[in-house]
Amino acid sequence: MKIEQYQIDQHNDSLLSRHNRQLLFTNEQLGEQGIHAQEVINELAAFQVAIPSWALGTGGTRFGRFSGGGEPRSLEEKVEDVGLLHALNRSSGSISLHIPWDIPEQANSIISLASSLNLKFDAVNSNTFQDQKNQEQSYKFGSLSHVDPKVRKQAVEHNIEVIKYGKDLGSKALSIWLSDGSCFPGQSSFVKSFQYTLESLQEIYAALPDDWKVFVEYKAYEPNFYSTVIQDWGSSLLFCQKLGPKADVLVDLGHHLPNANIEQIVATLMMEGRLAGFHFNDSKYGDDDLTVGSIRPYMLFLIFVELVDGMKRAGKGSDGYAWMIDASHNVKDPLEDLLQSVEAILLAYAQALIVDRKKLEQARNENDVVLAQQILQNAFRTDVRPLVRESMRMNGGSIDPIGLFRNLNVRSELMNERGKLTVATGL
Ligand code: AOS
Ligand code: ZN
Ligand code: ZN
Ligand code: ZN
Repeated sequence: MKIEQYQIDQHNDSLLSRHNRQLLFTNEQLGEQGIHAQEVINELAAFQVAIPSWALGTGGTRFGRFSGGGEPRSLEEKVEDVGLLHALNRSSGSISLHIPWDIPEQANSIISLASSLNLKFDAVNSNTFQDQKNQEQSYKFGSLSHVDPKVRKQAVEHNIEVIKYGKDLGSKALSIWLSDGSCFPGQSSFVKSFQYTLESLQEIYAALPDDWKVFVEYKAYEPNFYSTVIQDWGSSLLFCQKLGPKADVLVDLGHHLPNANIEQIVATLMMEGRLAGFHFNDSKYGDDDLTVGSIRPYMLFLIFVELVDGMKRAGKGSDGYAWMIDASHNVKDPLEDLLQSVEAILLAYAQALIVDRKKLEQARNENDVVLAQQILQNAFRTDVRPLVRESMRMNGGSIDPIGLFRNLNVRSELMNERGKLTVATGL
């Protein structure tokens, strides 16, 4: 299944006059505030969000999994699915692989498939949270933090192998998420766990190519429920600072304790130049991995307000960070879900770009709390959808990705090709 340019253009043509009217209105509205809409559109058009290979199939819970059908059965089909997304929105130009779920048998052929779809390979992810068939040592009681040096060695070697796969594909980063921790008080020593993890990470760090980074992801709990070795951004930052300049902190939105002020965490990490990027998702309770922007869009906006600020301070564009979606669940078509997530990210980014920074600064200096809040909410309450649509159209994508996905019956085409009962490899 491939989406042709003429199909996108035809669909856009049918929506164009309405889109143009709405865009004109938004342009005028922003113009009155001294904002050039086209500049915002250009920033949006440059923003690319990586798609993880494990989000392309229907996720399950520990209570079961309901297959949606037409799911990718191989790495090739996963790349093809991301190709479909990118054809529609032109904002999902890379795929993030997970080893060993996605072992590239032949790097060359997978690279040429990806480049024919204008895709790159984002960070590669290691997996020491499951035991694989024929694996000598078990990760039941940890991996990089394990009390047994043989287990740590195996986990370090796995990560170094993942780097090798990534090198062949042109990736530039290794993402590490550890499930290491303890389920009960007394089970392990916090200090020893930290120190073993640091030693293991140092070995992995030493194997990084010069132009690579390692992203250190934290998570407060799950699957360990008493303690996690890299439990929060502070621990993650500490590891990164000890490792060196190639290590940065990866923020997954679902990995915080309730009510954490994530935007402040982001601001602090950016101030220190240690933000690697994001795993975007949304949640109501924990690491729910729901569609981005589905539960707390205002929080997402406030995070982007800090991101935009931090990027300006650092003199970096959005391509200086690793943006990825990390979501997967039970009830939606995974491709439609990802289109919704990318759109939500771009909407929050657009809203953050139109915040009147000068006025905000002034309001802050005058302690005008009411005005400061109003400035942010004025941006949040502006309908920026025409800008996001225009950025996709400008790049050759669809004004209405989900509408076109449905018009073209993409899912039933995929079911015809791949079957109705498919199980994608992954979580
Ligand atoms: C787990 O909770 C983390 O979010 C990971 O980033 C990711 O979901 C996992 O590594 C899947 O590969
Ligand atoms: Zn994550
Ligand atoms: Zn997670
Ligand atoms: Zn998550």
